[in-house]
Amino acid sequence: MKIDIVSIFPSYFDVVELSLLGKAAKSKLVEVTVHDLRDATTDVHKSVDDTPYGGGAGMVMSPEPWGTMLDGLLQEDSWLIVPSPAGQLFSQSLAVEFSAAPHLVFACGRYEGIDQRVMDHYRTTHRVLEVSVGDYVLNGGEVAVLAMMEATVRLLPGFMGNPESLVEESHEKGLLEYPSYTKPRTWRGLDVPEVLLSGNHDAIRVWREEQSLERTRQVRPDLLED
Ligand code: JQB
Repeated sequence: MKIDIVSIFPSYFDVVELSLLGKAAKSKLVEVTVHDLRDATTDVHKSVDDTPYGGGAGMVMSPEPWGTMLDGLLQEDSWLIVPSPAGQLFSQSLAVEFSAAPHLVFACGRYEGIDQRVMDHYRTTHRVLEVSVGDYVLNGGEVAVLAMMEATVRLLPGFMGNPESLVEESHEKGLLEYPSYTKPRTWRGLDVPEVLLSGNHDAIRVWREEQSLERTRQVRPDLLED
């Protein structure tokens, strides 16, 4: 999979080399290239923003540098992903969809976001998704892209040694994960639940399913609605 990222803060993505993503890059599962939007500007000040039509606080990212940069990056089979607090919610199922795409282009906005015509224009020729990573406000798309990339790349076939560990985890089954324990058996007066020491794998599976269900009821009842 090829991933291109466009940002006015390309150094945000220096961590990609250190993270799990770096391992994927080294094993040639994914190739990530980061681009500085200011390289697509034409004026001496390398300006990327302007005042909003209609008035209001803050600045809006101008369409011209985005058009120049994205015209150079987008291929026929590319998906354009634009982080936005007004986007559809990112989810495990969207990560699964992303992991099947041949080429992802992430466009990181700043200020009050990108001129809407950029998304509207590329929607006529490409799959364009405006995506939010949660109901809170960030200052830009960079942190959202790091989260979406990590969720996506770890799903690529051959990413981890053990593919079984991917199917059993949180959200894939629509429930929260059960609690995990390791040695020592007693820590600060707290014991590991007896059933996990029993060696009875049916009993362990049933207990874990109950714990997942109860945790979901307590913390995320919305996940149980369907
Ligand atoms: C600028 C972003 C997020 C991208 C995701 C999430 O766009 C704005 N509108 C109002 C206030 C602040 C901004 C700042 N901003 C580009 C940009 C915020 C993404 C973002 C996001 N994905 N919260 N905020 N879940």
